[in-house]
Amino acid sequence: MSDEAPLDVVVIGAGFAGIYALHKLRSQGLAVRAYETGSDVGGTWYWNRYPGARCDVESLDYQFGFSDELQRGWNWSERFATQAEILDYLRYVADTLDLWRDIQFETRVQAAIFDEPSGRWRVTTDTGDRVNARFCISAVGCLAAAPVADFPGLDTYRGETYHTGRWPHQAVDFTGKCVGVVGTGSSGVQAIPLIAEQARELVVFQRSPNFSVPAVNRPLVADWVDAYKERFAEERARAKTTDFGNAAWTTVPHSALEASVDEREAEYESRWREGGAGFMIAYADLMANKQANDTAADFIRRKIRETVKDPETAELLTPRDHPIGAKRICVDTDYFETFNRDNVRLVDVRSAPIERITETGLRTVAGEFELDCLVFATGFDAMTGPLNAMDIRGRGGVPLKERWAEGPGAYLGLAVCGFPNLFLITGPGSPSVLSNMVVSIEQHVEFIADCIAAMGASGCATFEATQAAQDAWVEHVNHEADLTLFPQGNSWYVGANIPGKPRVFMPYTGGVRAYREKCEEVVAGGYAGFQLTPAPADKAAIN
Ligand code: N01
Repeated sequence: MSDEAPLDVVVIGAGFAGIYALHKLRSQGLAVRAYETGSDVGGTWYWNRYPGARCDVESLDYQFGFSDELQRGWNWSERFATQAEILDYLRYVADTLDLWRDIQFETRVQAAIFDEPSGRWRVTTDTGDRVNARFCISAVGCLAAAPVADFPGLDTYRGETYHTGRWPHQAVDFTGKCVGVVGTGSSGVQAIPLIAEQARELVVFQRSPNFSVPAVNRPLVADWVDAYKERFAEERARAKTTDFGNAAWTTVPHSALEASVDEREAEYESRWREGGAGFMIAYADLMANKQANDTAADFIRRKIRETVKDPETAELLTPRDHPIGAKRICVDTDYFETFNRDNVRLVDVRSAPIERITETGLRTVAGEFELDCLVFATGFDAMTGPLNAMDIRGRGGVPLKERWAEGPGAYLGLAVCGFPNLFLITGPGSPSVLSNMVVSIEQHVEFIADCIAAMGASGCATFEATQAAQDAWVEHVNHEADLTLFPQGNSWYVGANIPGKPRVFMPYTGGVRAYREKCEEVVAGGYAGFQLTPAPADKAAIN
């Protein structure tokens, strides 16, 4: 075990959030080290390398905006980037900004414990590192904990198993195999069409059908990209003033119910043909008014019926248990079409649940399936999972997990009362997963960097959310969520996919613009809602 010199900042994670935090804080003259479990940068894009994995935010929007040099020096090849291309982009960023030397890979942070006498964080890792730092920044991402559901008999299965969120680095070849996929969220919907092309037979085990819109992915035209680069700053500035942080998305600025049936049909049809999740913001009230929402949901239900030839399969694939968008809408390439293939079969495990995994496959209440491979596209313990996987303790040795036993509370989704100088990038209570993550990550990193600079200038030792400000923010987050249809879906947004997880709507639905304005107001008010404690005259570093 090595005891090392004190750091200013420990950053946990080296995805988009971690690498920008490292760059930004290092350029403020701070000693920063990032720890990363994987062997490369990328975060969620490092782990999720299943067939078909690609982003559902347009590439030109899904890149860093803080450096003109970076955006000019990179050429995206497709409208929606593949996982591999995003990883290449992040490596390019790490090269350009010379980040590698301050990232320690294949190192999992196990514990971060606040030492009250010194006011520093003691961080320990699974490789035996023991460091202390004044600030601890979680850049662990929202979708990093990928547990496989505890199916009885899983350990007896003799075939190969995969989780989409922990896909192997070497290519997986399903040729000639009978493959089972459990789960039909965004990951399943992307993977299923490609697995179907390879496998001899594919059995899709569906508990809940999901709404999905076509991606209409396409190669980007060089002239168009060049023109975009020229106006990139403008596009990014505009993205920051929108609800979702996407420059490419537009909304008809009134209720869907104010449009005539023909107008609505034309609007939805044009968005369906254009492709992408921008479908969900066609009208201003699709996530606020159930009747308006039904018009969009009915449009997609009809598309499913028109696409899927077998009426029984089409009906099974048709979502009826949640408003469209209350579970994140999927963006696909030939998902519904895949169920017209002779080698693909849909099995409803809502009406006949999975009983157990057997030595040779999977058994539901209705029957047994022999499978060579099982793919779990069963999702994540979202937002709180990656944080709760570490032993994080604040004042009085109180574990974060314990503080969050009834649900996560964080002021602005950034800081937790009782955990001084700990920052969460895109934590629960911030727009995070309801926005273009890159735009939200940049805003959080810049808020944190400004805050640390301001503390340095004013001689403050600790920075901590007050309980009153945190409670008021959590109440506001809940209030905003209740004005929408989001809480009506049994989604990972509310932790419904993890047995025993408290049902709390975690992301902030108020939008990127409103959230940014609130943060600016907090700063203008001298970091209103935060308690800043002066540095003691003699502050010894611990080792
Ligand atoms: O996970 P999910 P995901 N038995 O939780 C089913 C982002 N993402 O990995 O709905 C049977 O959405 C579960 O069924 P149900 C994106 O934000 C982005 O697909 O709980 N089934 C559901 O069908 C996304 O929303 C991109 O009834 C079980 C599925 O597994 C988020 O990641 C691509 C089960 C899980 O769906 C998560 O997506 C991929 C069980 N015991 C992911 N447990 C893009 O950018 C779970 N299920 C495009």
